[in-house]
Amino acid sequence: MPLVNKELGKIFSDMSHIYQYKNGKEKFRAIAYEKAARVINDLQDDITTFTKKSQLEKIPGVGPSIAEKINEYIKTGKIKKFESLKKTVPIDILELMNISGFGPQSLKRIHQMLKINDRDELTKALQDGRISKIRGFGKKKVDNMLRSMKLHKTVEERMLLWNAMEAGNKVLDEFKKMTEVLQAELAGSLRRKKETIGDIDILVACDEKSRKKIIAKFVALPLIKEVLAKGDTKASVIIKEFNKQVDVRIINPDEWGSALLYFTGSKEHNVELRTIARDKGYKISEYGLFDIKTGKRIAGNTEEGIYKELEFAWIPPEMREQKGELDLAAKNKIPSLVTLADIKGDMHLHSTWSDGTMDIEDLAQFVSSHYPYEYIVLTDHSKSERVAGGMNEEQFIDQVKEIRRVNNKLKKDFIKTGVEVDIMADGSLDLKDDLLEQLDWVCASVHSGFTRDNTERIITACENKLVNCIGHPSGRLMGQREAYPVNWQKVFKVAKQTNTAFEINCQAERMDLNDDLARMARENGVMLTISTDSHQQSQFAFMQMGIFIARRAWCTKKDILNTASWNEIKKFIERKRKKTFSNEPFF
Ligand code: DGT
Ligand code: CA
Ligand code: CA
Ligand code: ZN
Repeated sequence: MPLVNKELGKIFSDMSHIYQYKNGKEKFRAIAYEKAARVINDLQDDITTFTKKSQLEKIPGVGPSIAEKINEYIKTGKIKKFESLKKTVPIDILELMNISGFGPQSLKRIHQMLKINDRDELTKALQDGRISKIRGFGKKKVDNMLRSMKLHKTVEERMLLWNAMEAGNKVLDEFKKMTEVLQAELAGSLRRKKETIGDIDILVACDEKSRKKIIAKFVALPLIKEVLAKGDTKASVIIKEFNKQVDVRIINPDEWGSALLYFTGSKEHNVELRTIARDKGYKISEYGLFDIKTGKRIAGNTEEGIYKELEFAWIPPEMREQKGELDLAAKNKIPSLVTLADIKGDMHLHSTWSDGTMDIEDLAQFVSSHYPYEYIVLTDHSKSERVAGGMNEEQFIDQVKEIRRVNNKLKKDFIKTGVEVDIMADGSLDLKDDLLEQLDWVCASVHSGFTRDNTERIITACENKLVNCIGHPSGRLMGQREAYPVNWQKVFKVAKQTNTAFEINCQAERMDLNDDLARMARENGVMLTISTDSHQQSQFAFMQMGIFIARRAWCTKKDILNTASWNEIKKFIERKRKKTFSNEPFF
């Protein structure tokens, strides 16, 4: 992303936080700035190119007042309004506003009562009991705040997979560009696609004589902030982006397989593999597979070679978590995991009709020209989501007309009509049945009551024959909000019985269902969908993240509904609507 876009995006997001903090009449201003921040973050081109052509106001979400501020920033490097607003609030603690328990009202009270202005002080006050002395901050609330703070710290210390992928691939590309490099690959948790990444590991193969040169080129890269350690075969650095560590190991080409296996991990997988190898008379290390008796090197050039010698099938990195994968590999039963190429459509996305940044036509044009999908389902919010521009029944009817118009223009039935309808506290839905019946696809989501046990609420939604799918089922937001309590075994049994799909939501901080829950759903025979929940153009690329979760849950194409064509999905819906479903597998 162009740097100036990033800076402006941050300022507008801060302004939105300030207005939320000020509350009252400023609520709508807060929404406007939040939206502007998102739009700017999403622009592919440097925003200065728009100011030159005076096309700023043509960008959706940029009105005259925001356009003026963008111009001011580009001319002067500052926005006066922001500078003066900043002085009226404790700006440092406003960074916490999206975290569960740290809403604007709570922050305001803490600031007013204890004169707290920064995050460290706030953490201290939570721990030493000063905050629990404030009225309205009972034990339950303070405990929740402490837990959320911990979640936030973990994600700050680690990286979200999406961010780590972007940063890791940038570094990897630099190695791939070097002529001396014979092979280079991401390793560690990043190759296994864990949802958060501690540090980025990269493995590089070259001839021994090129090592020095490669390390020298690497540590001189502009993307590096600091060199922590540098030797003949490895280097550890901090990259500027996210301020995170990258470990690089340099190996000989014939050690590629054994080193990749070793540095991919997980440690637990490696330990189990090493134990089995020893029982079979082999020693395994990053240098190869050796016969213990003779000391002879048996394998190590490729991962496949090592697994094969130990009588295992090759195991995809996403499965290497010591969760039964070696048993499967011994029986040659490693499933053929779902891939991005299997996906036929995206079933959860938002347009300007609720809180998305693209209108329906632009969105459809963009997706159909950039993705090989057969369909997309538009799922804007229902009326309870006031802040997100949720729509009532009449508005959905109008939207269906607009979808028809755009489909006509595209000359294909590309956009399916749908909704992300709120599941109310009692499990009922936010829109009338006679509207829902007219839509192609109904995704139902929980958007409130995040601390209560939501088992019965979700079950009631599953038992509604108009509900096709449960959106972001666990409600967690990484680093911001824990999942609410749910008896998942119970919920998945009902999901299976009622032919209700469960979503793997691909948003970078949702990843919901996560790998373990998606696996449990699959084991219970629950159909899954993988959808991006896109609110802006750049987010359609998140699909890959959901694929990673599904692979870590050992899913094949058959476990994922949107690998099917729309005709088959219609059958899936019909089964529930007509209650003709049985225990037969869907595919
Ligand atoms: P992270 O960075 O916390 O997200 O997790 P990993 O899995 O990337 O862990 P990291 O960076 O400490 O090490 C990278 C890989 O190196 C790890 O997945 C397996 C391997 N490894 C590291 N330490 C050990 C060890 O003590 N024993 C074995 N067998 N493997 C290790
Ligand atoms: Ca790592
Ligand atoms: Ca590491
Ligand atoms: Zn939602």
